[in-house]
Amino acid sequence: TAVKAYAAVDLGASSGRVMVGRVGPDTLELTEAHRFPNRPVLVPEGLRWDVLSLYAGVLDGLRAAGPVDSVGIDSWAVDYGLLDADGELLGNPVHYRDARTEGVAEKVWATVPAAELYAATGLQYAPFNTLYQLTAAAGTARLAQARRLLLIPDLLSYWLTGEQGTELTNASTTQLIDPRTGDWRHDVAARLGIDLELFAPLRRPGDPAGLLRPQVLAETGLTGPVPVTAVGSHDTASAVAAVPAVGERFAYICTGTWSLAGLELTAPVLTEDSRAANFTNELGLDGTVRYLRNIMGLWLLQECVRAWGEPDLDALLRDAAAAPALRSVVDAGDAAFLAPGRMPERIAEACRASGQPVPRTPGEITRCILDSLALAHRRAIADAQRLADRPVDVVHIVGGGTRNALLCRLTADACGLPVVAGPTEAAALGNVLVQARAHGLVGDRAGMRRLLARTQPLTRYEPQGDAERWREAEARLALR
Ligand code: ADP
Ligand code: LRH
Repeated sequence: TAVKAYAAVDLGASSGRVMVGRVGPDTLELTEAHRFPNRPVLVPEGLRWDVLSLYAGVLDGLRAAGPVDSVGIDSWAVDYGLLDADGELLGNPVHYRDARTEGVAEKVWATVPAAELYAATGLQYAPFNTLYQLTAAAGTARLAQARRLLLIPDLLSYWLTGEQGTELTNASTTQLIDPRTGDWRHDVAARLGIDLELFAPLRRPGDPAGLLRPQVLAETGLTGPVPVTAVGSHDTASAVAAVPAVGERFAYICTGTWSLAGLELTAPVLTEDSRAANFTNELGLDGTVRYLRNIMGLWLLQECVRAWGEPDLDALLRDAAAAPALRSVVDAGDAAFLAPGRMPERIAEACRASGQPVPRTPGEITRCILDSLALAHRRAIADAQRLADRPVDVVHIVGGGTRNALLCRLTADACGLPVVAGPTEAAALGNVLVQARAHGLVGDRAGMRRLLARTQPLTRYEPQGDAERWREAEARLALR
């Protein structure tokens, strides 16, 4: 069989890329066609995504990619663009770190109590869930004018093809979907005054999503027809699809701007214990559930690096490796770290407030961040196994954080489990594989994972050191 080429557009919160995956029965090769920064912009109204520059990056990427058999798009979750009656974008999409959702959850819970919301949607509380964003937007001129809401990957797909849809894995992050049925919760939306008619019809990973418009073909130099295929358009859904696990007893951590740590399940866990532990039930491929916790992730480091004027990352990580271990830790699950700005100071303040030594140098602060992330990984993996009653033997780390060997090693030590790190571009690979599967090139999810395990470079870290030290650090935080 001939090898086919698929373009994966993968937009993370810190960068976007267009990757080309070449897939055959025993082949899976990924190359980067184009990478571009994703820089949110603070305007007087708040924090916004520069979605036009992202779209320009997508077009540049498709031009650089050359001939492909199909295109798939994934991005970060929850955010959306609004279209007017003419189908034109109304303003710049609001960033999920924007302050507009502060205090909104309490208002929502006065109408639909938090426990009821969890039982209905399975989604953890996060201030930026689309449901809270739409509640915050109620009464604005822009929402009043809107006739359609498209999640970010669906918006870009619309611009590429002229066709509208709402891809299910990402729709599950709106907090308006029932994870048992994979369908809208009309009752929840109605009680909160959210108009579900704004959403385009649902589509699933693997569904056809239109053809590149003639204008796009002209812009990119591609020869049509070029189909767009729906993938797991939530980047985390695509990344989990590309976890190269060979057995069933695995946990995963998708590390990038966020760390998403948990399990792949066949049914949601909707217990009160699960809600209290702030675990989410997002939808994955083939009706699977991504049972996971959001951890602040490398955002903490990105924001420090920005504050320090972008020093060399390798040198910083060497200093962190040499700094004293587990001297001070912060709660990397704390939403207090969500907003941008003053990150080194905020981390120092959290250490001081919990009576720990205050890290001073960039190396010490970086060590504090990585120790804290490893500790949060440990807690999430332990909690997930307990709450879902599903023990694991191995932790897979995928995403940009796999390039941080110190983080991978600390995570293995903290979890007391072997860590298998890789692939780095997991979301793009999951995106490519779902396109290939839709075109009959690869088998089921297990088959996709076996192909990944055979073809992708992976690094194994065995747990070392004294587990007691991690227990002690955990106790220090006196986590609620
Ligand atoms: P996202 O998709 O959320 O934008 P990525 O998966 O691209 O994030 O991961 C980005 C993160 O990966 C960076 O914040 C950085 O901490 C880490 N990273 C990238 N390159 C390296 C590197 N060479 N060494 C160590 N860490 C790296
Ligand atoms: C990671 C991610 C994560 C969401 C967050 C908004 O990129 O999609 O899964 O919770 O962004």
